[in-house]
This record gives sequence, C-alpha cells and structure tokens, in this order.
Amino acid sequence: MKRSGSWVLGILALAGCLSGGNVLAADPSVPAKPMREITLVSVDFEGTKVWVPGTLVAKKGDRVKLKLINRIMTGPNTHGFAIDDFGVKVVVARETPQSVVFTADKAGLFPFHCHLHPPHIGGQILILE
Ligand SMILES: [Cu+2]
Repeated sequence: MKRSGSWVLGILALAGCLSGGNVLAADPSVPAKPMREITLVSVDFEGTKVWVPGTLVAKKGDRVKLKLINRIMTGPNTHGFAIDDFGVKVVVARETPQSVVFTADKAGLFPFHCHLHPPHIGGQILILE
C-alpha cells in the first residue's frame, strides 16, 4: 500500500510540474512578440575602443532592446552606436546609459559601429530567419 501511495504522489508531483509549465505558457501577460534585451558596453581595451559583445543574435520579428553603456574613462565623453540598416543611431555619454528599441524585420548580418569615431571597433548583429 505504501509503495503505491508514493507512486501516486510522484505522478501528482509530475502533473503539477507539467500543468505549471502550461499555465506559464498561456499567461496573457507574456507578450506575443518577444522582446530580446541585450546590454552592450563600450570599453577601452589596451588603447582600442570597442563595443562588447561584438556579435549580437536575434530572430526575425523580434523586438530588440539594446541597453548601451559607455565605460570608456578617457578621451571624449560620448561615443556613438549605430546600426545603419535599422535606422538606429544613439550618442551615449559616459555617465548616461541609453536604451534603443527596434524591430528586427529582416534577416541577415548587419554591422554596427560608433558613428562618432570610425576607428572605434563595432561589431555585427545576426538576425536569424
Ligand atoms: Cu566612439
């Protein structure tokens, strides 16, 4: 008897986990379109200004929110962040993080860069089909 009782408990626990997952998936507060949030930091790496990470990934149709932080402590107070293919162009002051949202409405590999300083190393965003 005791053995079958623990079976029942095990099945109930499993059912609870499964229904819990279903409840979360059906939660109406979860937006239909995912918002993909990515934080980028501009740093000085041994004398080279670079946005990190250098490669971002999203899926076509995603809303992409980029949080941009300028942590370069020397030189100009501002650095730029631009993705020309998506009309993104932001100036980020050292003490003032910025956020920008855009829709990844086309797939492909698109460069981003600092539009204020051409030598500042940018990167790329890969939008998957
Ligand atoms: Cu720059």
